[in-house]
Amino acid sequence: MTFSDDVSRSLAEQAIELPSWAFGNSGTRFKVFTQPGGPRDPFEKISDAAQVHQYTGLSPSVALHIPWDKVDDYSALKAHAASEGVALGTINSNTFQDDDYKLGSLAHRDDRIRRKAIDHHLDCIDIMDETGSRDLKIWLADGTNYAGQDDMRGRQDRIAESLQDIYARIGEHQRLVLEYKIFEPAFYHMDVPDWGTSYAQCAALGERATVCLDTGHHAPSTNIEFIVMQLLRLGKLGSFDFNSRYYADDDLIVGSADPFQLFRILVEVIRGGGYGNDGDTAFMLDQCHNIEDKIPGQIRSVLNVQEMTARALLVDRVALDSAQAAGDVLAANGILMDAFYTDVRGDLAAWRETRGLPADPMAAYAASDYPHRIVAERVGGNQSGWGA
Ligand code: PSV
Ligand code: MN
Repeated sequence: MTFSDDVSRSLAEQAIELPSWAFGNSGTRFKVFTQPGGPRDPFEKISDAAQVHQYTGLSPSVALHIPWDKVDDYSALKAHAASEGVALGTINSNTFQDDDYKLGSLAHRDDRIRRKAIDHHLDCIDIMDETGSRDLKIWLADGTNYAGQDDMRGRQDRIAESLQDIYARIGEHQRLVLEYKIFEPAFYHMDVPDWGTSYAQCAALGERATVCLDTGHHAPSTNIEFIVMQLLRLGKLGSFDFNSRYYADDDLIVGSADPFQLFRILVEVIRGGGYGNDGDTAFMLDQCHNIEDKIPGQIRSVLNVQEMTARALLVDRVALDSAQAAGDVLAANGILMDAFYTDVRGDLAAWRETRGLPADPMAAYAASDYPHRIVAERVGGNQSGWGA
């Protein structure tokens, strides 16, 4: 099998944004393991992220998280990113690590706290203006733990009002992207628990408000590709946070737990026009590498997305359409499975070489001196992690 020109061209349009926090220390509530050579500030996180792009050609931008990636001079950070061959991407807000937000942020009953949360988002937009970022991604930890704890309707109304204040500051070429999550840290109810709620809030705001779908934020056995189809149909699939899960928000390497699910999602993205230069759906990773090396973990992740994208691009749409139209259940399913079972690894290696990239990015990075250099050079200071 060799890729057609169309498939080769489409593959060249793939861009996957990396999360700065994937390079810092992370862990569970039980233990955070540190790694030698870990980055100590946003500049070093970006240098690490640039390695992933250098070896794969797949990840030209890095998402920042405020306040974890707060710096005095964002134009210096932007220039540093450019000198490393990447750009600064989505700005993620954070209203979940401040005592004031114990009972909520944008949904809070106390106007002072709600204002503080809104102002944090306005600060994030100021940063976007400096970094040239397009997207403000909002994930809210707001919710309650006990039935009757608060009035869910009032909270939803306050979120709508708060989002309006934020949206009013979003520039013409910027977007507000609202992420949903079924549970955690709140366990009885989350204020933005599902795509429907995020969609309803975004639809009320306007065109530049869209939904972020994090693949780890659903109940087990949810048909995520259906949600992908529906949001694309509605013109509201702003971005993906890709990762894998066995249980809940595991944040494992995308495509590791269930490559077939990733394939099915990508089939719908392509079918719905969300892929490539013409699509408005941003591909991002939202992962933590708690026990594995972080830079190779990110390289593996983007390669997994690329591999399933290649397989999804191989679906014979014409044959599939006619099998579906004929009501030929087994033929239609067989056409999809043929694409899924196609081993594209050799073709991808050849495709990379034609673009001056290493055939095996994992091996090429491992053979480089970068992993040794960061261990030798990054002595002293505090390694980055949650909260830094
Ligand atoms: C929390 O679940 C979370 O993983 C959200 O998915 C955000 O995207 C991310 O943290 C960063 O704030
Ligand atoms: Mn996420």
